[in-house]
Amino acid sequence: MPLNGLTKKVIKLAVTAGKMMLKTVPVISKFKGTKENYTTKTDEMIQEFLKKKLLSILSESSFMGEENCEYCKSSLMWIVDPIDGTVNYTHGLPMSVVSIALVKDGEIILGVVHNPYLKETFHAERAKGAYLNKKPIHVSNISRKDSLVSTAWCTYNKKLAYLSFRISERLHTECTDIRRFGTAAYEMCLLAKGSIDMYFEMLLSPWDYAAASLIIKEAGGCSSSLDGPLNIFDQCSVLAANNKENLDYLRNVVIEELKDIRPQGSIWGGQDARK
Ligand code: LIP
Repeated sequence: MPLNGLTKKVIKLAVTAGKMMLKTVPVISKFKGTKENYTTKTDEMIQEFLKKKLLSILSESSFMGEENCEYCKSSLMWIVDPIDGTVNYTHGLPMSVVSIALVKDGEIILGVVHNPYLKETFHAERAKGAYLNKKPIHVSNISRKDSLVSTAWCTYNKKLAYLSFRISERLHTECTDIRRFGTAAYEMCLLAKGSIDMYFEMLLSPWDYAAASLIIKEAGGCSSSLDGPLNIFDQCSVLAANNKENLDYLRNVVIEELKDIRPQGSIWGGQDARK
């Protein structure tokens, strides 16, 4: 099946999942280690819906989702975050997205991120450009000193928050300003459309960044982990920028501010999310 036929089906599923998000009252179903990290019944419902539909589209595929990180070896795998921005969702903040990526032999070939509040659907197929609501998008050409940086502060692991604030202080001083939206996938899509210019977050999982990292790449941007290219199965720190110069700047700031704790497990990458 040509990917574009598949892409249309996946976009339709993401939009349907977004409608489920908006019409369901959030109810927390379980906590995942800290009071800030939880799942809602809507996360679980959307994940089950998407898993059933996506596996039926590609019967030979496997599925990795935030709400049950099962993994089985297959050359084709879906990586899904049913609600990226769960805390925004439970607080009624209109900033949560559905993120769906398709990986073939370890390489992302399709990414779809849908924001139901704004009716925005970002998508990219490998080597075919990036789009917002079917219109081509491209990263900005803004310089470091004029850039907006989106980031986060280790909400799910607050003993590391001080490091994030150190990095944010450097970026706030040396760039224009910081923005925090509470959804990695959407923040990375904002970079792809040229609304923000750099992005950094520690301790992300594949479902947070998989789809959006392809959308950034196809929009002319770049992303990496702290130690090199993003390994799609890693829980790691994710950096992204509108160009290589800004990505290198961002990496240098982060490494300088983290120098007294390196190496530190998944902050640096290399922690396989499939375990
Ligand atoms: C969220 C990320 C966000 C991060 C939050 C959380 P979730 O994903 O997208 O960027 O700061 O801590 O990890 O848990 O809402 O799917």
